[in-house]
Amino acid sequence: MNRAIIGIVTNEINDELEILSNTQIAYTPIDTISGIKNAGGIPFLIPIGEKNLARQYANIIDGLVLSGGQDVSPLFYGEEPLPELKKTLPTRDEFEIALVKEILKQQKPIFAICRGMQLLNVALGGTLYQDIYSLGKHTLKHLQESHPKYTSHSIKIENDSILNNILGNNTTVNTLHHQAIKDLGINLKITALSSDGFIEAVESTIKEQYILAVQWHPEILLQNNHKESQLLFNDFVKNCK
Ligand SMILES: [Mn+2]
Repeated sequence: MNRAIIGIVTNEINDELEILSNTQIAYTPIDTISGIKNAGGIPFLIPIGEKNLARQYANIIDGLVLSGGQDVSPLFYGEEPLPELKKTLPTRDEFEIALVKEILKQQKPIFAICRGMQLLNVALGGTLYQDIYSLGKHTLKHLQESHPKYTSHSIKIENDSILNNILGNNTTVNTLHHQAIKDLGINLKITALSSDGFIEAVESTIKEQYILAVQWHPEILLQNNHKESQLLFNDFVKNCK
């Protein structure tokens, strides 16, 4: 049987940790790799690279996972940085935006997690709240302090969505974000909201384009044998032929 090759974008540790003699490290969570393996896919890690290589990477893979990480630099959505902005890695943003555009040109599936959903939205011309806690409105705690293998807040899922087919109308999720989608990118639709009104999932409005993008971290929930989370990986890999 020919298994789908699933590209997973990676992050970098440059100078944050004095481990391995300050060697620079490219990495992605093993939980994501496990989710893809358990769904029958072949994980293929993609290091941050030059944007003119995005097409070749897109040619190799059958689907793309956009993983979590830093804040997206607001320069990519036309804003100056606010004081509440956290660390950014613009080389990563630039490469992933190029990768998303190539993958969409080839109509290959995308599974986007947390920052991945925000990056996807920015790649499609959307914008972000740089910090939801400085909006001067009531919010839930979206940066949970309990271990993220436990769920923390509820979401309401829209009908007629991939997410609804997998999870139904309601579920609870973990939450590790201080940013959220503000204006939606082109050809995206909201498929889940938190009770304080933030966008927790989006998908494509184009029927032929599979996009499953979530604001939470299903891969970390797998640590707690969270069956619903594995179903998300399964559905994504099934759609990457
Ligand atoms: Mn949340």
